[in-house]
Amino acid sequence: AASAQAQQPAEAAGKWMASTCQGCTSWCPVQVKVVDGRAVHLRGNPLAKANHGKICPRPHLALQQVYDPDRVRQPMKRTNPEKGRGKDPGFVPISWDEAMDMLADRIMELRNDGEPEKFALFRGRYTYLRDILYSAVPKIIGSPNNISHSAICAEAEKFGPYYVEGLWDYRDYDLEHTRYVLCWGADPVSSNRQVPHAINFWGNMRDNATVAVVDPRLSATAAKADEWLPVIPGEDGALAVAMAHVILAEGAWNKTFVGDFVDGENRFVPGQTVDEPQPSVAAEGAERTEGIVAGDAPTSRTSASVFNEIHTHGVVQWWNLELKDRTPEWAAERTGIPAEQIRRVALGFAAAGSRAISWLSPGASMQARGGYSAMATHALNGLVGSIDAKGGVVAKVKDPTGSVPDMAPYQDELAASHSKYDKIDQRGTLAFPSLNGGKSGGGVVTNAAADGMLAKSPNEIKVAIAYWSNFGFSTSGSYRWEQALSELPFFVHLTTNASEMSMFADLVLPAAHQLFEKWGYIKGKQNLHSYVSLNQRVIDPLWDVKQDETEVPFMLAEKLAERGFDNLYRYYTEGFADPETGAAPTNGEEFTEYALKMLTRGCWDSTHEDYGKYGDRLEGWEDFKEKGVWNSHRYEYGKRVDNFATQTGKVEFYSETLKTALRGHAERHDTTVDGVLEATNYVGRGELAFVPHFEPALRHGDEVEYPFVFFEHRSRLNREGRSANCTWYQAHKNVDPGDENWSDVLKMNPIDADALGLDDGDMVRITSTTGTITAQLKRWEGLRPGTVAKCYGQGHWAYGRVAAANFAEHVPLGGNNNEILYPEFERLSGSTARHGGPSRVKVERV
Ligand code: MGD
Ligand code: MGD
Ligand code: MO
Repeated sequence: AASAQAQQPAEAAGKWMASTCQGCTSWCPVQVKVVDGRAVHLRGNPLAKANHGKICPRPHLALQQVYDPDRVRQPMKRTNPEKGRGKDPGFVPISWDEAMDMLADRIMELRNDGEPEKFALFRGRYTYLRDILYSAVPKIIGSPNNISHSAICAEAEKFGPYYVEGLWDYRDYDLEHTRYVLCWGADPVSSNRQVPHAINFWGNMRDNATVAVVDPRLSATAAKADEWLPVIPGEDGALAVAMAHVILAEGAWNKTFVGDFVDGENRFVPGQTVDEPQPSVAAEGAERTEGIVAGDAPTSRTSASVFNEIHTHGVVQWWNLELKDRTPEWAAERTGIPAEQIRRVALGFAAAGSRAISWLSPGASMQARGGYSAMATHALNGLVGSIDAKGGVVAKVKDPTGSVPDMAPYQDELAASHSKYDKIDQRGTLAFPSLNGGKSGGGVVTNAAADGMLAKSPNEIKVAIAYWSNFGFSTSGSYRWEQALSELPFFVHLTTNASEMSMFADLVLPAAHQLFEKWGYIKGKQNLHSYVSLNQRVIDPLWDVKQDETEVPFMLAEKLAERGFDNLYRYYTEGFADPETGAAPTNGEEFTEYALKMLTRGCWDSTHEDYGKYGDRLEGWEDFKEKGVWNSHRYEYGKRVDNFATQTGKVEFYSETLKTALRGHAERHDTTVDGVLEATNYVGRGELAFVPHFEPALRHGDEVEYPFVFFEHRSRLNREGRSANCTWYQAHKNVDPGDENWSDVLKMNPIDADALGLDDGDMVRITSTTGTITAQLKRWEGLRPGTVAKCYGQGHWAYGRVAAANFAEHVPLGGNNNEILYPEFERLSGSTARHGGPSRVKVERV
């Protein structure tokens, strides 16, 4: 009743207008209540089948972002040529026209000197209009260097499902029908990628399903779970293979999905290998094994011990190579989880049959050796047959959006050749296979770009633009970005706030806020529905802001054309047109609208070939804007079975797909797969490379000098790294278990705190091999002795007056975890390993 009352003033007047919240990667369709041109309230878009009208707390915080008095209000130019943390940039306001002239001059200089590869574009969060800026600008100028934030986000997570079921993507989960949810570092009621849907369904799930949470921290989800498994950070792989061991040894796997021994006798006996009458693919060195078809044993196999594998590939090899010795007792020692709990959870999970979810998050994969943990945790879904099944783990549904026109015709010779140079992020080098999609160097290595810039390898970067990103804050070992940005001759930051990266900029350009002031569209999935949701300009923009992905590049194109290089301008004006009138854009706003209409046409234009094919039939562009969301049909289970995008088409426990990828990378560098494993810090050798296997946690810092394993988590209120200047964030920080309002706490088990004589509220210095930060101590039982944890999000020394303790003097509020996190990588995917406890720390009273 109280909340209904609170809503009344907003209900009384104004209009609900649709947009999209990009505070996290749930990317929820929302509605904004606009009263007299002011955004005053938010709710879920009731037409959206994914979040079905629900939201989490974070869209509300966006109000404080858009009306933040510390926003950048007009373009700013640096006057102090000296760059560095703590150095006053001496920003002075200039016009957009002057700013774009400066940028265009710098780009022309690179082109005239024949070195356009020295330009870089850094991207953080984005809408799907991104390619207009992120791809077209570097490609048409002639640079290979468009570097996204994906590898500081969650690429190691995608690595698991890709090398098990051929899916380089996040999964969707059938929460409505599931009977068991096993979360690996996932905290779905407060984070991950379907937060409002999970919050809304979790109550029912508590009735219908068992929830087990593997997390070194008592997360919000763990606090409500049936089982909490407080794993020692970085030891998830050991736990996952032990669960797989139990499921096989106890005969609990899904026989209709995986198959069985011909005579039905279980030969998965702990400590013993199973005879492999089937030809060992590895021994033959075969590239493909499509000859092995569902339930179709080769004729030479008459032995009763033959395992007739159905929809999976290599279960016997997995057992023989890895699982046979991975008993719960073995895992208990490594993981800190009692053997009987491992057994109970594994068997409970398997008993749910295909209605079971093994939910992998960055927590259990963005670890130095997390590639194989990602595979192991996801492979559990294969053992119980829950991949592509009712109550299990599913994928997105196709949508009718398009892509930007081909840029090649607009690349001159210089651009065509130089845009193929090696990238600054080291992808594809021996130590950074970054095997996105099976290809050596197929994915980004975001955090290595700083090292590349510092080493000027493979080339120097002289001019860079970063938009909607803050790598000076958001990357492990963030001091390397501070150095790299200090040495960068010309840097442009396109941002709402003067954040850490802005402090190194020559130009700070004010960006429209994604939820209220900007046009765009996003694609997402929750609740078995995929969707296309519009970002709309629902209020008049505050200040002199421009839209990062469309208006700014259009202005740049005009400026380059004035200087005799009109390729980008021609690409934008010839390649993009209003699909309804055919009109070419004459300014940035028209360009924005036409591009958006073009790319989303299949959602709303009945003449489009894909109209209505995959879901909603919206009645024209105005209807789409009004409704704000296009919903797909509901996911249909079982269509991908035997047609997975792996080499065998099966769920691969023995990953032929990874084998090919690793061999490809090894050949490129004249080495062996073992050579690749060595260069990427993995300890497994031989055929272990091709199966999900245990790898010990990797940590930096001597155990005696740095006695605690440091790990971290995100906040329910984090809008990625962008919440800290909101007072509502600070005032409600204690929604995260163990945290305190208006503070940044280091959580420590009372046993350890007693040993160190530390009390609640003591200021402590946390030191790793890479840096020192300070925080307030919080005694808390929600983590095991020997570990300490802190939420990510505080520690801003820039951004604004709420985020920083002293914005003018660059004094941080609390500490940024990234200053003490060693810049470690999960190299097979190119990811930054923020999890798994990569840094040991010491804790001292200040
Ligand atoms: P943010 O830190 O959210 O993004 O890291 P980044 O991609 O760097 O910063 C975005 C910046 O864009 C803001 O600082 C501000 O300068 C600007 N900005 C804010 N709002 C807008 C807007 O509406 N438009 C535009 N144009 N600019 C805006 C995110 C990355 O961080 C991700 S995805 C993950 S998953 C990681 N999370 C994480 C963590 O959990 N722990 C640690 N230690 N590090 C992490 N880093 C990663
Ligand atoms: P993380 O926050 O990186 O990923 O998806 P999440 O699933 O939220 O995972 C951290 C969890 O892993 C924490 O609960 C932490 O305690 C645990 N953890 C730490 N170390 C270990 C370990 O060694 N083993 C295990 N098992 N767990 C460990 C990330 C996703 O979330 C992304 S990429 C983005 S960009 C979105 N950001 C975002 C946000 O900023 N705020 C909120 N509220 N939700 C978000 N959702 C999205
Ligand atoms: Mo992310």
